[in-house]
Amino acid sequence: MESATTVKSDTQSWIKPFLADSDRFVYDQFTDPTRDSLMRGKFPPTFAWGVATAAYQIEGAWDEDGKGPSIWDVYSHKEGNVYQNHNGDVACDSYHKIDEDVKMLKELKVSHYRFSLSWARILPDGTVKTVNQSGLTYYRNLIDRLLEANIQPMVTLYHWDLPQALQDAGGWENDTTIVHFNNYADLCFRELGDKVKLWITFNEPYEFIREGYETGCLAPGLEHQGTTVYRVAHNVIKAHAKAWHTYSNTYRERQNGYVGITLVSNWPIPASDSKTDIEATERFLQFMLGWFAHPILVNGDYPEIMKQDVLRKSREQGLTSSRLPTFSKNEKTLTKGTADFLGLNYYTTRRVRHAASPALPAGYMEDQDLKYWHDQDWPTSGASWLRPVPWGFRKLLHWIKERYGNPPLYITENGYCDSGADADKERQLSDNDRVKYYISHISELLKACRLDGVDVRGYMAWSLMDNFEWSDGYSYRFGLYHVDFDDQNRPRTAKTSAKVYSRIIQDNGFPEME
Ligand code: GBH
Repeated sequence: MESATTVKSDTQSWIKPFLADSDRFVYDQFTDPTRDSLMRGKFPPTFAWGVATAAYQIEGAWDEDGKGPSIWDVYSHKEGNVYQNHNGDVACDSYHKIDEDVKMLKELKVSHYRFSLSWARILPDGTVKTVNQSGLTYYRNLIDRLLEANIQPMVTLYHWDLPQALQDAGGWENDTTIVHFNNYADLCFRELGDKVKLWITFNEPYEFIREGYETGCLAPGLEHQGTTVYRVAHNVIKAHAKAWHTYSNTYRERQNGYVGITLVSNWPIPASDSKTDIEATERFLQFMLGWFAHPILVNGDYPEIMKQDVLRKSREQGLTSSRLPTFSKNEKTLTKGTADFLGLNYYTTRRVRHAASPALPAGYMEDQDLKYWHDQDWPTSGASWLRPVPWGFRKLLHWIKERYGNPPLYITENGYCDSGADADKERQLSDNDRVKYYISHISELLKACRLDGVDVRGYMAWSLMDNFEWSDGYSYRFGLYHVDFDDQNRPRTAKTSAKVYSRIIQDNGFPEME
C-alpha cells in the first residue's frame, strides 16, 4: 500500500492543472468559459460521498448456501446472450470477500456504500414461504462491518435480478409480483431496517423494462413490441408505491429511514432551434424520466404528453384503447408522493430531433416520434452509449429541480467505462480518462448545488470496482478499483481514479489551492 502522503501529493498534482487556471478545460471539446470552467468550492458539510455496486454484478456464489436462481443466472447461462458467454457465477466473488470490499471503502473514505440485495439469495423462490437465513446473514455481516467503519449502507432492493421462479409465473407482467415484492421489501425492512436508513426500491426501471421486455438486451430477454413495457412499468410503479407505504405504515416511526427510487436519465439537446425538435426533447425526457417520476413525484399519473402520444399511436394502429394502462383514482392517490428522495443515475447526453414514425410496428421508441444520437465530436468512452457531456448533467439537475419542486436528490450512479478493457493492468491503473470524467461531473454537480440551488444530498460513483457489466460481461470496466478476473482470488487494485476520488471526498469538493 502506498502511504497517505504519496497518495496526496500524487493526486493533488493530478487535480491541480484542472483547478488552478481558469483557462484550462477538462475536455478539449468543451471550452465555453461560462459553461465548462471547473468550479472550486465545497459541498454542504453533511454531503454523502459513496460508491455503488449491485448484487449480480459483484457477488458471485450464484448457487451457494441456498440461493435460488435469478433471471440473470438463467439469462447469462444461455449461450449468445452475453459477450463471450460471460456470467456472474463468480464475478468479483464479493459473497466471500466482505473484508476486501470494506477495506477498499475505508481506503476511499466514503461515508456511504450503495449496494443491492439479491432477492433470490434471501427468498430462493421469490416468496416468503422459505427464508434463506444464510442470505440474510451475509447482508447482516456486510452491514455490521460497514457500520463499524462508520459507513452508512444505502440499500437497493431490486437491481434487476428477479427470482427465476417468479419469472416462470410471468415476472413483472403478472400483478402478483407486486405482492411478492412487497413481502420481500417488508422482510428486508423488518430484518435489516434497524441498521439501514436509506432504501431504494428499484434501480432504473426504465432500463430493465425497456431492455428486458422490448429490445431483449437484458434479462429476461423478451422482445415484445409496444405494449408489454407499459404494462410492466405499471406493475413496477405500483410495487414501488406499495413498498413505500409498507415502510411508512409499519417501520418509519421506529426506524426513521427514507425510501426512494433510482431513475436514470440522459439529458436531451435539440438538433436545431425548430419548435418540433425542441418539443422532441421534452418528449424524450417525459418518456425516459417522467414515465416514473411524474406518477411518483407529481400526481400519481403518467405525463400528459405520454398519455396523448401513446393514445394517438394506439388509435392509428386501430386499437380501441391506449397501450398505456390507466391508474384508477385510488391508485393515483396511493402512488403520488411515494419517494422520500429521488435517486438519479446520470451517464450521458443525447442530441434529439423530431422524426415521425409510421403507425406500425407499435413500439416504445416509435411512440415518441424522435431520433437520438451522440455528436461525433464529443469525447468517447469504451461504451458506444456513453460519451461524457458534463454540462448535460447540470442541465438535467436543473430541469428536475424546476419540474418536480426541488426534491431531495441523491446521485446514485455516475461513472465512466474506459476503452481498452483488455489492455494490460498497468495501463488500466492509470485511468486518466476516468479521472477527467469524475472531476468534470462532480464540478457540474457543485454548480448545481451551489449556483442553482438543487437539493442534492449525496453522490455515489459507479462503481467501486470493475464488475460484470450485464450483456457486455467483463469487457467493460467501470471500477475505481481494478479487478483481475483471471486470478481466482479476484485481487482488487486502486486505480488513479480511486486516489483522486478519495481526495475529493476528503476535501468535500474542490477547495481553493495555493
Ligand atoms: C446503469 O445502467 C446500471 O444501473 C448499472 O448496473 C450499470 O452497470 C451501469 O449503469 C453502467 O452501464 O449494451 O446496448 O444493450 C445505465 C444504463 C444499462 C446503459 C445497460 C447501457 C446496455 C446497453 N446502461 N445498457 S446495450
